[in-house]
Amino acid sequence: DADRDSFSAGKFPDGFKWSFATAAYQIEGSWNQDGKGKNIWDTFSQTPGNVWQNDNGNDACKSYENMKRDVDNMKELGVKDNRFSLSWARLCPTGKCATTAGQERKGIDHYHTFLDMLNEAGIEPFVTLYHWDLPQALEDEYEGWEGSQIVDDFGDYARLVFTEYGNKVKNWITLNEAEVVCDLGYGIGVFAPGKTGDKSQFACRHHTVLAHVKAYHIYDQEFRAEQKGQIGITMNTDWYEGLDDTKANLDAAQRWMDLQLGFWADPIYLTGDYPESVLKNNDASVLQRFTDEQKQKNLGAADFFGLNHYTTRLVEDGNKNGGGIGVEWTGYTCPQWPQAGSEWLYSVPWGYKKLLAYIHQRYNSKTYPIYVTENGVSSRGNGTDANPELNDQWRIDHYTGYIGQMKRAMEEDGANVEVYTAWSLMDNFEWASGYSERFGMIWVDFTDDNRTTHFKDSARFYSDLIQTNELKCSEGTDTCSSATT
Ligand code: GBH
Repeated sequence: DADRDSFSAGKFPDGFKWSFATAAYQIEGSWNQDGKGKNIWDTFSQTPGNVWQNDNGNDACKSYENMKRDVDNMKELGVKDNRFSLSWARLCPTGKCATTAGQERKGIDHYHTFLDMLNEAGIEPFVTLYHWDLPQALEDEYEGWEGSQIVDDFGDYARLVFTEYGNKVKNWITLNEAEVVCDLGYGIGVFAPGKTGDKSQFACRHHTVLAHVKAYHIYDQEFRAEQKGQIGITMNTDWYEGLDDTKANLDAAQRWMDLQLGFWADPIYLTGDYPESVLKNNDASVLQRFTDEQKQKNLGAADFFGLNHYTTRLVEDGNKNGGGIGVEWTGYTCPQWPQAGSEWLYSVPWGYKKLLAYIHQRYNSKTYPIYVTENGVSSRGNGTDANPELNDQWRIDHYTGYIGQMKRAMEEDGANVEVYTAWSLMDNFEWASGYSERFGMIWVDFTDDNRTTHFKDSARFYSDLIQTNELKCSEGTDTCSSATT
């Protein structure tokens, strides 16, 4: 398959943005400092049995107390754009932001300080409101994302955030990967808050759409004219393609794209409503329907298309593995795909090109530019390993392959990609995998109380890309002549 082979190095368009991403719970630590409320990841990871070796984010990279270290590292690498998330429970310890009584000044001021440091360093912020750390009080009160009350509480939180930081932040991301929040947190229960069942999963899914749309309209009506920023949502999807071209397998791949991406993307960017296959496969007792008024509000409720992408699966109709969430399908990987330190992650650059072309065609990336808000690869290790592994040529190869395919999607398929973001700036708490998987371009020594950091080779590679806006082939690898086949 020629599509899977060729590769494109060279210059990116002027103004293309290269960013780095992190998330509050994964890096900050200081879980109970400065009046912060408990969130569902504190609860989940502090409960034995949920996370690899019972790791937790109590300290993580200690970024809350080491903001300057992180900003200095970015400065040294010449970083110009940075995506990070706010901890809702720092700003509003019980999740209720509507009045000052519910707000915590110390938490609010923390991010003012961080934003000022970024500004001084000439780094543009991309700020995520929700990267999975729901205030525990909202989970206790109405089952968190399962409860319809979350929509208004999220709206109040968003309003506070825009009011406080809107003169410093022009790029807002409402939710990070609602699919993961709902399917893993409220469907199969391997992520916080650890609930199971179709009903809770789909109630969560439905409320995330409504919460995003609510925050969008608050920004649009109350803040946009003055603040002149942009707001969108970040969705995650693998590339799903038929194991072969039989209709049954192609349909199965499409059903999966509909469930993982279309569930959010169709209402917001295409039709105002869920994809047909989603409506057909989930009756109204499991998945609530939008009213006509809601559909109108959904459609167009974003300024850009936020995408997190990591890997690819070939899909066969029919469920051979058992389990699965609402879709009859089996996913395959190929033996020649390099596997990362995370079990689910295979490096498949050509799948990224096809996904970008798909998104461009289906959702019109001329109208809704694609912001890639995460892409990256992990090594597997022991979180208490004190010997930094800084020679990560294999990671450079992953990035070179993916970024080269992104370039082709832009040139050959017309995909309008304006931002690319590497996950992650530094090693951090990898959710249920604890510290056993390292996604950073910066090594973090978790055995050291000071959390010393060291640049990996990939950090130098990415730094060069940021400075020159040009993708160069990796020396000594065959990435240029043949990407993963
Ligand atoms: C992103 O999710 C997250 O936004 C980010 O916080 C995270 O650190 C990063 O990727 C790397 O994982 O535990 O076997 O059930 C990417 C999508 C969805 C991939 C959940 C891993 C867990 C599979 N992720 N999935 S499993």
